[in-house]
Amino acid sequence: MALASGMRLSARALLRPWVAVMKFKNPPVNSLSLELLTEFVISLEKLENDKTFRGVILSSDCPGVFSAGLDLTEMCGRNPAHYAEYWKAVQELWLRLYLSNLVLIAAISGACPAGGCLISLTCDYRVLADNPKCLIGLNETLLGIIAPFWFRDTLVNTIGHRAAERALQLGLLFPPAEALQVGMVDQVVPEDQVQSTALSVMAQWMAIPDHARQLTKNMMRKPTVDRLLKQRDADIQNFVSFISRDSIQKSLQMYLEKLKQKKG
Ligand code: CO8
Repeated sequence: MALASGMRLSARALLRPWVAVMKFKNPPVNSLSLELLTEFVISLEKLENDKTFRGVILSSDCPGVFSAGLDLTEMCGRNPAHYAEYWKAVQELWLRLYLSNLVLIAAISGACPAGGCLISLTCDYRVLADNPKCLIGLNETLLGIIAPFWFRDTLVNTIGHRAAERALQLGLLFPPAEALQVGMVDQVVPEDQVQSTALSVMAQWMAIPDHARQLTKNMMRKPTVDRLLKQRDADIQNFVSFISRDSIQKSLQMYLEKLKQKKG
């Protein structure tokens, strides 16, 4: 049964009851364009409202990449109104994912930097493929930009303050064994077992009564969400003024150029 089949996201129900799989489908690297973010929020809302579903596995339809993170072309050479609209969409997705009533499991079979990593960190459990190309982390400083406080909070909540401090300052992208050791992911498995592992982990989470699990999740995560809700507009203004700076625009342009040159 197809739940949604947009261009940039596919969501389908599994034969197994209550579980859907959502796959990013924005080639070549599943960058989080405004369109993808919008579609993602709508699909998630549909799943939340459809009481048939209790869990979602997030994965990718693009080989080698889970998601390259925020779409740099949405943050370069645009006007302030666009930056504000884009940032609001990024916030909205994070808010919905982080407090989702559904069990979210990330099945990661490819590179998972920055915004891609953030999405995985909103999940309840992360399974990573044992492949050296599967680097995961918040690498913002490498681009000359700064992970906002709610990216930081999400990481601190996952790996603790000291490890997050080091990872954020150095913009570390962890290979699988290190990602597991630091607690960035919960399990590393051979690439061909990522989906099946995600499914069997899901079965474990499904065994818990929903109301008890949901209230516990809410208790653990709500203070972090409230921090952003309290200053959501200010956070948008901060982003717009930061990203509009000439020096930041220059850094991002150079980074994009470097990505393109890598090919040639
Ligand atoms: N946005 C837009 N385009 C991208 C992005 C991106 N994030 N990443 C890659 N691309 C483009 C490349 O420029 C290239 O374009 P073209 O085909 O025109 O040359 C195309 O996608 C393919 O890229 P690669 O050849 O690099 O693909 P590979 O499969 O070799 O590598 C990787 C895939 C590993 C994902 C690699 O592309 C990569 O490292 N990408 C950059 C990842 C990254 O650093 N993302 C950070 C984004 S910023 C973010 O998410 C949080 C920002 C928080 C904001 C804070 C502000 C205050």
